[in-house]
Amino acid sequence: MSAGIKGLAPSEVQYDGSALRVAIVHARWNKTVIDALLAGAIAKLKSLGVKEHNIVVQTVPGSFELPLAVQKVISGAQVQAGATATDLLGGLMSLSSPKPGSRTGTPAPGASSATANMPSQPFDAVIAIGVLIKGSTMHFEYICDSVSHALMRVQLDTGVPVIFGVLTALTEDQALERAGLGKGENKGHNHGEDWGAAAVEMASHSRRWG
Ligand code: DLZ
Repeated sequence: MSAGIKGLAPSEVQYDGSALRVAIVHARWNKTVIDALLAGAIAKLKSLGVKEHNIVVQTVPGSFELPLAVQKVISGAQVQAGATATDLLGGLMSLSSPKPGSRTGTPAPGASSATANMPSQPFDAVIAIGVLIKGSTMHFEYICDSVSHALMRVQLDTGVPVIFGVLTALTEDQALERAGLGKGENKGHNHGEDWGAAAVEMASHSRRWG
């Protein structure tokens, strides 16, 4: 089979993520695929020098919730790894006093969690990860359309790069292949790695652009 012409050309510049702070906001729908994408993104961020303690992970229920959560994270909402969207929004109302017993959850593999009372520091980039798989209704089309437009709007409105880590797959197999979990001989490519690289590159540009 021919390799084809599609795909991302490697950058000629080696970007250094060692001074960057990156948030990952991910949905929990279709978790098997999400987990692989998340691991791929984190591994790439770390391989480009981003320090573990500068990678902060926030979860939300589904992809539809991603734009608001990304916007809140950029605007300095308190982030707790593994917290629910409710925790995030609740945290906004009481930044320095997290709800007693609020769930801090388990940090994603290799990522550190933000502690409850840590002062919020700006993020240089945010990766929004979701996996949408087409069902039998129009639900998929509406969510894909609104989420992609809203994430674009957040990055243009805030000036903070938002990496579009949302798979819009017509089948489960398409989603699996794009997370490196393909069932055939070719497991596919984990797009989470590309998103990690895009975050470091765009964050570096953004720092220079001011
Ligand atoms: C409801 C729903 C459906 C059917 N499918 C997906 C999906 O494939 N991927 C995803 O991330 N989320 C899905 N959701 C949930 C919505 O994104 C959202 O969480 C709910 O509609 C609540 O707003």
